[in-house]
Amino acid sequence: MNVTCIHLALFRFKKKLYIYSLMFNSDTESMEKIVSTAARLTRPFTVVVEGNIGSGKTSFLNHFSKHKDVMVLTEPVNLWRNCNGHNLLGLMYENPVKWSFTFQSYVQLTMLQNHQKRTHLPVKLMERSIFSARYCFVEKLARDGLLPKPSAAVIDKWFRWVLHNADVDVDLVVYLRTSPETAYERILKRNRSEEETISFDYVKSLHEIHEQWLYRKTLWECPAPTLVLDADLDMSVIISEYDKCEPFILNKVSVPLEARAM
Ligand code: TTP
Ligand code: MG
Repeated sequence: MNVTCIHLALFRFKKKLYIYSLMFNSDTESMEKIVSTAARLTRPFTVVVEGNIGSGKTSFLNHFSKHKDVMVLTEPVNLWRNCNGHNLLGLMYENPVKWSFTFQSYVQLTMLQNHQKRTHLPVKLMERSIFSARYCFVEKLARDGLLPKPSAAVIDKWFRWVLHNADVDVDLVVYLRTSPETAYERILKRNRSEEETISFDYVKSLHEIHEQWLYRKTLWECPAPTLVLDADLDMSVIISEYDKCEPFILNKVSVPLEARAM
C-alpha cells in the first residue's frame, strides 16, 4: 500500500466518522475529538513560522532542513517574482494601488498550495501561512487605503471559503519576535531589490499587527498554540534559541497554549 492509498483510506475513515456523528447526533464533543485525531493522521504535524519581514524566517527554516523527518517549505517569494514572467512583488511595491489586489490574490493561492502539499514525513514546516497573508498584509494594505474596500472584500471571501473548505489546519505557530528596528536593519542589509521603497513606518506598523495577533492576541484568532522566540538576538547566539524549540517542532513535546521561550 503506497502513501497515497493510506491517505485516501484515512480520509474515507474520517468522512465515515463524521457521517456517523451526524447520524447518531451523540456526544458531539467526543466525536469531534475522534474526527480531529483522524484528521491529524491524514496530515503531518504542521508548523508555520511567522514574524515581521526580515525577522529571520528563512534562516530558521534552513536550520531545520537538516532533520530527515521534516518537510521544509520556504516561502514562494520566487514564484511571486515570476508569475508567467511578471514580477508581481516588484509591481506591488512600485504601484500598490494598482497591483496589491493582483499580488495578494497570488500570495493567497501560493500559500494555499503550500498548505495542501502532502508529505509522507511526520512534520511539515512552512514559512508563513495563508493566515499572516490575510491578517497582516491584506489588513495593512486595506487600512492604508491602498487596497480598495471591494478588492479587500473579494480576497476575504476567498480566504473564508478556503478556511471552511480546504485543510489549512496548523498545529503550532512559531513567532519570531523582533523589534521593528532590527527587522528594518536586516531588510536594509539584505537589500532585496523590490524592497527598496520599504519605510521604517511600514515595518513598524506590520510589527504592531503581528504583536496584536500573535503576542497580545487582541486581533484575529490564532490558528494554533504559539511559541514566541526572541529573534532580535545576534546570529551567533540565535542558533541555541532555535534549538530550544526543536522538541516542540518535532512534536516530541506539546506546546502549552501560552508558550514563550524568551
Ligand atoms: P516575508 O513574508 O516577511 O518574508 P521574508 O523572506 O522577507 O522574511 P524573513 O527575512 O523573515 O525570511 O516577506 C516577503 C516579501 O513579501 C516582503 O517584501 C513582504 C511581502 N509580502 C507581502 O507584501 N504580502 C504578503 O502577504 C506576504 C506574505 C509578503
Ligand atoms: Mg524569508
